[in-house]
Amino acid sequence: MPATGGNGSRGSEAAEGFLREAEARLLDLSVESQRAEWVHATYLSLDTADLAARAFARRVRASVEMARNWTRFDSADLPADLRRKGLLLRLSQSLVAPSGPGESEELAHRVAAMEGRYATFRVVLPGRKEPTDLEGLSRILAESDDPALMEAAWNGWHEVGRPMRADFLRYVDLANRGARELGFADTGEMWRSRYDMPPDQLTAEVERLWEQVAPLYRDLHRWVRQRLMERYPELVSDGGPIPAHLLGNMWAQSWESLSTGITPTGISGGPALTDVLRARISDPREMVRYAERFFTSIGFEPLPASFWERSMFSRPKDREVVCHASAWDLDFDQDVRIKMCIETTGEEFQVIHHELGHTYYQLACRRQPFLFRDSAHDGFHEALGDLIGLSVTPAYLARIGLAGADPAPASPVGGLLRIALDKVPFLPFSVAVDRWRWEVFSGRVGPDQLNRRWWELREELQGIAPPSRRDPDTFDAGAKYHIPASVPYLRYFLAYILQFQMHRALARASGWDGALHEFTIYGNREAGARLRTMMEMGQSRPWPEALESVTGERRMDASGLLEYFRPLRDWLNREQRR
Ligand code: X8Z
Ligand code: ZN
Repeated sequence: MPATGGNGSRGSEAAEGFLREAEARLLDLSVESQRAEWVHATYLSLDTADLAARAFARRVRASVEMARNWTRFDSADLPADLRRKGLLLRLSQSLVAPSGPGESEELAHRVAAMEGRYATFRVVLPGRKEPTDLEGLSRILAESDDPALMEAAWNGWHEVGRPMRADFLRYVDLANRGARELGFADTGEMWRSRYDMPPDQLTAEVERLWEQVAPLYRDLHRWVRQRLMERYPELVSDGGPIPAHLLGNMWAQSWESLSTGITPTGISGGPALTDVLRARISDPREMVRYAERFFTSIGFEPLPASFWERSMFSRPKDREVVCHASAWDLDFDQDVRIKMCIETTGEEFQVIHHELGHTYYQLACRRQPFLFRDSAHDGFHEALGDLIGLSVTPAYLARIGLAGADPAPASPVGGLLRIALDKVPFLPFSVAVDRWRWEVFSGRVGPDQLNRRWWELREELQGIAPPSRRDPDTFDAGAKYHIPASVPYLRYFLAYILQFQMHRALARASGWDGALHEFTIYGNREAGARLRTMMEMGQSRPWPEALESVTGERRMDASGLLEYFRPLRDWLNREQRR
């Protein structure tokens, strides 16, 4: 430990002791609440919700109390790592409740009520008897070409939000009062304070990164709108927003499923992965095994046996669960699991890689002290698996026997278009979600403007509109998982920038001089070692150091993303001029 002055040294011994105790207590309470939350999410019931809420309340109360007590070290002269831990102690919970009696339990119950409604909601479509769940409705949006059916699926699902509105408003109030007790202006500011820079600077960074990629999005949006105008002349108009139910995804956050229908013949990217998987895969675990083998090929260990025994890979037939994919760290050691309702599609194959990215991150940083056992910032945790997903190239799939021999298409455009349809529309979507939530938490958007503002932002940023006018009492934000579940969303926007930045850096470091979208790190142990170094750092250092260890750069930068899609952008511009 670095030498400190007389008082400083006594102060730092006390601070060290305080943190040792705080970390042990937090670990213990986190394990308890993770286990309760796991049982709840994989077996929804009144009782499991209550047990999870109590465990949440215990953890949050303890962590707020310790963060408050830490303030006595605020002016002590402390070594950097202790100071950082103190800072992280105050930021360790993404949701905090005020200290009034029963308020933590109430906050947990409100979130559980919203999440439970989201997880169990079904839609009875016109002319059908059986109700359809979110996976079924999503399949309709992705595969149907009947706009009336798509509109029914879209409208039906968006009814999920209506009764959440009151819970949501109460949740905003409780969470804000909790954040204020910790000295933040509101929950949005607390979320924006987790990036090793002042919250306002983070807002400016997001703006800068979005401006960097917005021109690419506008080009893609314009081209897709033209294709949809040809297909649905009465529904899509030139210059206006695109109706949200025509983009192949419930939230219009990925337009990948449009790609088979709108890719011009002659530039097609080869057989769709979904078809290959459906022909080959009989058990969803096999898809997870492929992803695990990718990680072991770059030097990571096979997953522990308990991962295979305890994970949930499919929707159980006998009970309600939270199907939204997630990766869990139950004991902050070896008991890692994922929870997914895997469907046999190429899109889900990517989600599996995404989840294993979390799992390997959790395993890699588990030797750090508890308060550092996380990624550099939350965008890194979200980026890792997607970064591996960028390496799931046609050549790689051919190599592992999930595609014919590398077909080497005459033009790179078809393959790139499919990836762009998946990744690029996500950028404005993810900006819209948390810009909306920040405005709600700050009070800039009042209770009677919730839905109007949601659609204003989605039109302004994504250039989309609901299929028909929305009634002001609906709560359409509630139709997106992360709103009822209270998961911050900016992390995904940052992850989408970072994954391309890191992909380009790994390509350059390997001496790759081909197109970026053809580069794969499969079997590349040097690339794996670089990533592992970053992951093992956890959150012990400010994130620019983690970024630097992989890319040599200390700022987030979207030029990797732009370079990756350059051939497509040139093609889109040529098409536009034709
Ligand atoms: O929620 C997720 C992951 C779990 S962290 C499946 N994602 C976001 C979403 O589905 O909206 C991954 C990308 C964006
Ligand atoms: Zn994730």
